Amino acid sequence: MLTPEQVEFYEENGYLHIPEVFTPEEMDEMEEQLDFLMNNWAFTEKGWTGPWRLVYMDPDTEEKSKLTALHDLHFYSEAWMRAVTNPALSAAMSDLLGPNVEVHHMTLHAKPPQTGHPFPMHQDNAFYQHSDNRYVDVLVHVDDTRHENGEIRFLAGSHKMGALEHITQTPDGPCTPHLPTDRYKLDDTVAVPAKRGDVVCFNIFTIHGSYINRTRQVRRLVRCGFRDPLNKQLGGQSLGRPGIMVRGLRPKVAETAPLTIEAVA
Ligand SMILES: O=C(O)CCC(=O)C(=O)O
Repeated sequence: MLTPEQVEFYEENGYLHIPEVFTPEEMDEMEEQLDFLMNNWAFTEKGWTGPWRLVYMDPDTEEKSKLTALHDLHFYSEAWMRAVTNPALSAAMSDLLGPNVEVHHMTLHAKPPQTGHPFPMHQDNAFYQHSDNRYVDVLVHVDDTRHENGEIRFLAGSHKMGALEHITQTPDGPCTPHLPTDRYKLDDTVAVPAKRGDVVCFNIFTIHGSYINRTRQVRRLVRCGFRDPLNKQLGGQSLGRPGIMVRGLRPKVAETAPLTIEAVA
C-alpha cells in the first residue's frame, strides 16, 4: 500500500498524508451515517479545558467556542465499522506498524461553524498512554480542510522526543492535557490540509494541534487509533479493552491469559 518513500517520510517526520483512501461512494455512506450519529449520539460541549483557551482565543470567542465529539463510531454504525476495517487502510497501517494491527479506538472531532474549538499542542499519548511508539492515529477526513477551518498541523520530527509531560492541573483543578503554550506554538507547525476521503496519520508521540474553524461550515474529522497488539497500554482512554484485529494475529506472550469474556461494568 505505502511506498518505501512514504514509510521513510513517516519515520522521519512522525506524520503522513495518504490521499484518496476512501472512495466518494464510501464517503457518502460514512457521511450519511455520521449525520445520524451527530444528531442522535454525539455531544456538543465547551470541549477541552485549561488556561490554553485564553491564549488561543479572545474572551468572547472562548465563551462561544465548542466541540462536537463521540467515541467509537464503529459500535454505532456499519459504515464506520467498514471504515476502520478498510483493507487499504489496514495495509497502510501494517506498513507502519508491522504484521499485526489492532484497532484501539475511534473519536469524532467536529468543529462547529465559526467558533469550532482550536486544539492546543499535545501528544495523543497524554490521552491514552502506551509503552512505546508502535501506535498510529489516523484522521479520516469527512470534509476538505484548510487554514480557515482548522486543518491538522504537526511539529515535524517531534515524535522522536518520546512521551512528554503535559499540563493536567491548574490552580482551579484538573484540565485537559496540553503542552505549555509558551514553549510549543502552533505557528511553528507544518499545516497538512487534506481532501474528503484522504487520511492523515501520525505517531502517538507526534506533537500536533489545530486552529479554530472560522468558516460557516462544520469541519469533521474522525480519528482511528491503531496499534501493535504488543504495545501495552499504561493508562487513559479505553484502557484494558481489547480491540479487533484488522491485520495479522494477536501474538501469544508467555504470561498472558486469553481475553476475558466478562463485561466491564
Ligand atoms: O481535530 C483536530 O483538529 C485535532 C485533533 C487532535 O488533536 C487529535 O485527534 O488528537
